[in-house]
Amino acid sequence: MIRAVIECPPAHCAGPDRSAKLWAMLRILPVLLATLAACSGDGPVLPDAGVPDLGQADRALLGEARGERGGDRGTDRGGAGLTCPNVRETVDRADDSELFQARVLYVLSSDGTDEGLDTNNKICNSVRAFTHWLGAQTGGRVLRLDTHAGELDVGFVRLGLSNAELEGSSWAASIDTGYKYVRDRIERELHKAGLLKQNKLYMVYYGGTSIYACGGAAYPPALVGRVAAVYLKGQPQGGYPCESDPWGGSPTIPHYLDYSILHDTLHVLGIVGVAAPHHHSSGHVFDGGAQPNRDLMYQPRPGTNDSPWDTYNPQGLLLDLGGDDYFEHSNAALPDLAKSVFLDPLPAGAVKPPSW
Ligand SMILES: [Ca+2]
Ligand SMILES: [Ca+2]
Ligand SMILES: [Zn+2]
Repeated sequence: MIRAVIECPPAHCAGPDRSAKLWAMLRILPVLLATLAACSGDGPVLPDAGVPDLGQADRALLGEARGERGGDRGTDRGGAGLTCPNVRETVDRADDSELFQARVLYVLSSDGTDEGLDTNNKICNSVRAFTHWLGAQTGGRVLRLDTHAGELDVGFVRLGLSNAELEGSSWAASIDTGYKYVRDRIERELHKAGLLKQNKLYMVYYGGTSIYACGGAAYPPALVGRVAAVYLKGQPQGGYPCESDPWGGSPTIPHYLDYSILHDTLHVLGIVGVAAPHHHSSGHVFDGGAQPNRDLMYQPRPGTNDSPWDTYNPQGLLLDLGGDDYFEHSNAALPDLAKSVFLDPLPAGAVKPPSW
């Protein structure tokens, strides 16, 4: 059976009040809590692992604070060190590496508006920002990206399905029509077009809508696949537009959607494994302590008043609080980003995602 996917405490249901007065008064607006209907009772197909809903903050306050953060906490493998393309490419250009790698795509529906995000540095800055952050968290280890002659290889794809077809038309557990399966339809279309390679996962910036989420992901072994996606024009029911927090503007400071595509990509690696000590809700953590919502893989627990994902924190998010759920932990049976074949440099004894 399908259960409600959005939990919305009455006081939190209204959308953001656009009045300047309220914006000035409130440091952080209330947010709604989303849950993922990721139970096996949902039928033959699982909904995507997804990304937490967007919280709202007073950008005049926090944006300034974040701008001052600046300094690196580790070796910078992203930031301005990654070259951006300025010419559109619909083919996968020759790869700099034959190893497992993450390929970045700008995907539009048949009728989606082309904003040129693949060539105006916006997607590239987003990749630079999460790479910069990841490198700082790991001491210089990042995801191996599809690059061509040192330049980020961003592919452009216009699908044959319309935005409405990709958005879906029902709450059924159906890859064909379900609102929860935007990513699945995108992956299916990319597969049909022969665009998916065996040694790659795909980070899709989709310029279309969703009324369910701001992103989605495969989550092997429960949900096999190789695509993570953010829905740039999405607006979950009762929530905020996914682009409310500007993204892709800084090569070093990730915002909500920049973190989201990385969050969803880790799902593609089978992270967070269900046996992890703080796992809940198909691939997420609530790791107790002072700031559990600063974890990259955080999600509010269903049925609680847990805080929203703290992508607005001036100090940024953190990778696996306590190092016990998905990064450099000691449980060999649990997916570990530190051992992934997608990590650069390649770890000793690197392993593929579950079921790959
Ligand atoms: Ca390539
Ligand atoms: Ca942890
Ligand atoms: Zn998620």
